[in-house]
This record gives sequence, C-alpha cells and structure tokens, in this order.
Amino acid sequence: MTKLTVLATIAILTPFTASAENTPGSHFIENWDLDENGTVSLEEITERRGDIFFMFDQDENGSLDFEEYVLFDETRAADMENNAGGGHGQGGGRMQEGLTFRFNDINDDGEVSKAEFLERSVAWVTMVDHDGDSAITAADFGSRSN
Ligand SMILES: [Ca+2]
Ligand SMILES: [Ca+2]
Ligand SMILES: [Ca+2]
Repeated sequence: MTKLTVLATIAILTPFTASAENTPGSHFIENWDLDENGTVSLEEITERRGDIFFMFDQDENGSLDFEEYVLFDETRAADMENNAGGGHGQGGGRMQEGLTFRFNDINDDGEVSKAEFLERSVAWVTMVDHDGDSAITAADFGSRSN
C-alpha cells in the first residue's frame, strides 16, 4: 500500500522530467494546475501540498516527524536521480527547496506540522514567482530565452 502511494506521489513531485519536450516547468504546471487554466495559483499550491502532506504523514497525526520526512526526502531524491540524465530546469533547485524539512519547519521544533507546511506555500510561491504575479506560470521557470 505504502509503495503504491509513494509511486503515485512521484508524479506530483516531479516538476522537471528529462523528457519534457516543451518548456521547462510545463510538467510541473501540468501536475499542479488543478483547474488547468495554465497558471498555478497559491490556492492550487496549497491544496496540492495538503495532498502531499497527507500522503507522507504515515501515522496521520497531523505532523511530519523526522522519520516520515526521510521517506519524503528519499522519494524526491530517487525521483531526481531518475531524471538526472536530462537537463535540469533552472527552477528545479528552488522548487525542491520548497519541499525540504528545513524550509518547512518554521518553529524549528523538529517536526513539520500541517499548518507549517501549508503556511510555507506562500513563501514557496514568492520564491519561485519571478514576474511577481503571485502565481506560477511557465514564465517563472527561466525557460527558453524570453
Ligand atoms: Ca490554475
Ligand atoms: Ca506524522
Ligand atoms: Ca515545526
């Protein structure tokens, strides 16, 4: 069961695949743009992060402890490794950072609560949103040459 859940999660956590034939970030947008309007809004990010949180909160206590985060980290790492052959999207590092333990444990108590994880959606969008429209679009991935 857990394995299946993790596999299903990989698609969500793969903002940049080597096979992305179009613009960098298009795969991310495909996965996170819930209403398919071409823009990933803060609401969509928050909702999706809620899904991810739920998947990795194995004991469902509303908090990701260190052990649970290890699985989350490993999943992302394996995922990046699988895609290492291709060119990385330029926004890849920033996108990954938004999912790390350090980034999300706001009060530094060694656990990432759901409130912390969701609250960091704002900071994540801000970090990735280059053109300042408060949403994430292909333009924010430093794709092609403008
Ligand atoms: Ca949207
Ligand atoms: Ca937990
Ligand atoms: Ca915390």
